[in-house]
Amino acid sequence: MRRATESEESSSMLRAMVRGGGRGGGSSGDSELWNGKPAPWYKKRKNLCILIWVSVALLLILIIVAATVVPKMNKKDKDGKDKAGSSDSGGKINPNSIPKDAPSWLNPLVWASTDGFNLTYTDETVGDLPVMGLYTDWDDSARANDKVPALKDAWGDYGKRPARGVNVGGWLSLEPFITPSLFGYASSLGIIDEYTLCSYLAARCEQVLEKHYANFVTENTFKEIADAGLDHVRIPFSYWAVQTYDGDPYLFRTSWRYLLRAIEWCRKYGLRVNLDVHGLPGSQNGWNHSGRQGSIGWLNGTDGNLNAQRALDIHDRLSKFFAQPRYKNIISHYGLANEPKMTLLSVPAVNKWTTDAYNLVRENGIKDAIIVFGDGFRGLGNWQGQLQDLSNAALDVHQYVIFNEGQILFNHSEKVRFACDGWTQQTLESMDRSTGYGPTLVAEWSQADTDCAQHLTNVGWGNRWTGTYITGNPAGIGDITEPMCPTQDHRCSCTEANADPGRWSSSYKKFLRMFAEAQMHSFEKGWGWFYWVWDTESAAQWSYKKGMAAGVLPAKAWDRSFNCKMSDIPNFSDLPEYY
Ligand SMILES: *[C@@H]1O[C@H](CO)[C@@H](O)[C@H](O)[C@H]1NC(C)=O
Ligand SMILES: *[C@@H]1O[C@H](CO)[C@@H](O)[C@H](O)[C@H]1NC(C)=O
Ligand SMILES: *[C@@H]1O[C@H](CO)[C@@H](O)[C@H](O)[C@H]1NC(C)=O
Ligand SMILES: *[C@@H]1O[C@H](CO)[C@@H](O)[C@H](O)[C@H]1NC(C)=O
Ligand SMILES: CC(=O)N[C@H]1CO[C@H](CO)[C@@H](O)[C@@H]1O
Repeated sequence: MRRATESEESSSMLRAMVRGGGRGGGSSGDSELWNGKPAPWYKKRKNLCILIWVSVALLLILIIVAATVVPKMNKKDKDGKDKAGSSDSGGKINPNSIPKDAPSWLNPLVWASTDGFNLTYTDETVGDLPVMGLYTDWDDSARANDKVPALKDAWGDYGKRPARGVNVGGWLSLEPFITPSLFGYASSLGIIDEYTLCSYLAARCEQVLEKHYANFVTENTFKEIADAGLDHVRIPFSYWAVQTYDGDPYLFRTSWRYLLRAIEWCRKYGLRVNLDVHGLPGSQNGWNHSGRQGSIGWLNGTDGNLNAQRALDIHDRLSKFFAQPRYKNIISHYGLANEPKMTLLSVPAVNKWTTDAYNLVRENGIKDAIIVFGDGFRGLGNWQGQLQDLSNAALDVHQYVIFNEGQILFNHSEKVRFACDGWTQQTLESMDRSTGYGPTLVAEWSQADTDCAQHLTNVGWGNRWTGTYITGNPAGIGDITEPMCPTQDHRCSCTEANADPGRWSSSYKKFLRMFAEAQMHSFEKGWGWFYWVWDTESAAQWSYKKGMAAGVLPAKAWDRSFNCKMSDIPNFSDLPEYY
């Protein structure tokens, strides 16, 4: 029986050498071996003959184990499946190389995922942001597909070759409808956004969020995005990747490392990156996806100017970091602020902030990226003549039919017609400096025809579609209690829309595909598009990946048959259908 124990221990030692001491990276014995303490069984040996015999046996076992275990380890590394401490650097983390007081974001021994990270400790920063986890060399030779240039070659004119991209939303900036599993609490706890979630979880927030960061998006995500014929990825993240302030419950800095790794994986698959700051200090829109639902504290209220300055400080550091040569070819778009709610904020104040942020970012060395700013829901025509001094900048508009009470009522044929007519016209007018801002891109859109997805409107709010939209306002202001689907009657139901895509009827799937292709057609009249989002836990109408699997999105983003020829639009049924 002794033999069995020896082989267990020797294989555990081998595991320790191969995988290092990452969290969950094997038995608790690993660290003892790494600390160089002699293993107890060895000490007890007194008889030299037995020792020699054991050594020979051990050697044989090691050879066998090495031949079987090592290839498996490598395979796990490549698949990106082993979250438990494998790494490209061979997995050796010497605990003695990590300073005792290293914070968790610099200490690979406690990272939930080490896949794809350089695990050699460094406290070096650029722009006051850590480089820890990055490899020194990079390679920009990949291209997403044969229709677009490699990263190292210039993309050229986005007006001639529009971006076809997708958002990895709900990842580094949480959104309840994308990951309802993170928001499964009693409603009395009031957990509706990242702020209330991390306030509630307190010290556990780190563990819960890092697990999500490590698993919701992996290397395979970017491989699949490139395989889908997409060429750009917009990565939403929030200010706490860079900095937190007194009283913030947000998880500081952990998302930073995942952002950097995502950019490296984009590089590997030839995908260009649109950096999107989704949550700014104070909140720029008061929506849950800014981190905190409620009032706007950026350029508004007592701390409005303080938060505006903090947001500039965030950009000061981000732009110094991303001005490094390794990002020159891959950061194609640099976003300043997602969806500032300019219908409530002062337009001159936001435009001045945008100009200040633009100048800062350019002065810090972001030379080539397009600087992106949000349309603020003002209506595209209102941008005519504004912010014309900013060179190589683009206006970002987000197009959805389901958040608009007029458009959600359109029947399916009308939704396709509007996506063709309405949005082609809006895009063309916006692209023309005599009628709109000029360069325009659509960095969010979806093919959802209902607002039925769980938590889409807010945790606990119901939806417009079935007339169950109750905002909690004491006077009922903003509530919608009559069904807002095309038939506006008892037939307004979410059962079909929320069904498994495998159950959608062929005519409903035909509508969804035509609606998506109509939007791609319209948005390619501008500087391109980014679908919202790549994947969701369950909301199938919002997932490019699930949509492709169901055949409601093209297998390659360019492989489309509908080009907005009006006579090709059939009389679709009014409502989602399923078998
Ligand atoms: C890993 O990071 C260390 C510290 O920054 C650096 O010295 C080393 O060159 C990196 N290794 C590789 C293979 O890039
Ligand atoms: C602006 O700030 C004030 C003071 O904090 C707040 O009461 C108000 O709701 C904010 N406005 C918006 C639109 O959030
Ligand atoms: C759609 O229905 C209208 C009448 O409601 C009819 O005039 C038209 O020909 C139909 N179009 C198609 C493509 O079936
Ligand atoms: C959709 O709406 C249009 C415009 O109101 C109408 O002409 C058409 O008949 C409707 N389609 C169906 C299937 O009801
Ligand atoms: C109240 C609120 O902030 N609701 C927003 C939460 O986020 C979803 C999208 O994830 C929006 O649709 C809601 O308007």
